[in-house]
Amino acid sequence: MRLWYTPTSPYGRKVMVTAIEAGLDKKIEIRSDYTKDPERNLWRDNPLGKIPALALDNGKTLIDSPVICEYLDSINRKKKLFPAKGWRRWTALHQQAIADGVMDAALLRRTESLRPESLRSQDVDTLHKGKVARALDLLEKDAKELSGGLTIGQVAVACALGYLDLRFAADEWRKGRPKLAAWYGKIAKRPSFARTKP
Ligand SMILES: N[C@@H](CCC(=O)N[C@@H](CS)C(=O)NCC(=O)O)C(=O)O
Repeated sequence: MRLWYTPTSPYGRKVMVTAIEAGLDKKIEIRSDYTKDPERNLWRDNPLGKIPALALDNGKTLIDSPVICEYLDSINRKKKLFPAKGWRRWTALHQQAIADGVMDAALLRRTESLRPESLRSQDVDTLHKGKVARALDLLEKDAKELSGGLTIGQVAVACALGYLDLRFAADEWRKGRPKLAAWYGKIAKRPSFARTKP
């Protein structure tokens, strides 16, 4: 399998953490490419030009980190990150959706910050900063639901928090969120997270 990947992408990190946890990382060949040029090889695998994308040995390519992670989980017979059924499954998927939304909002802020100063919008930044803050407040309130065996929800939340540390450390997301901060301190020590730290 060939994975289009970049270590600073929180979505890519989700996939790598999943692959490591599933014991599949050795079967994955890592590639990176420029996401802004449709002539590049990445775009032949993913018409949307986004990272991550997983090109399979059967010639098909899977895109979007939730899809890729669930595929890797499905071919792993041992430890499952996607609970098969029951409320634990919906909790994990909901946590993943919240975490992916945090990544989306943070990435939009990052993209905005890289535009020429005269084109940057303070309104866009404020709107997405607020989304991140409200999502983290919800995760703090429901921090108990992050306990138990590792799920894709926990993987996604930890990758989103890691991205905030990487790009928005000055916002100090831990302030006022002691349960989330303590939980993250522990999960970040897992080898799969330590190995993929951006
Ligand atoms: N929903 C996608 C988001 C992927 C995404 O936006 N990746 C970023 C890198 S962090 C990217 O490739 N951006 C380039 C672009 O959108 O053109 C996922 O979960 O995989």
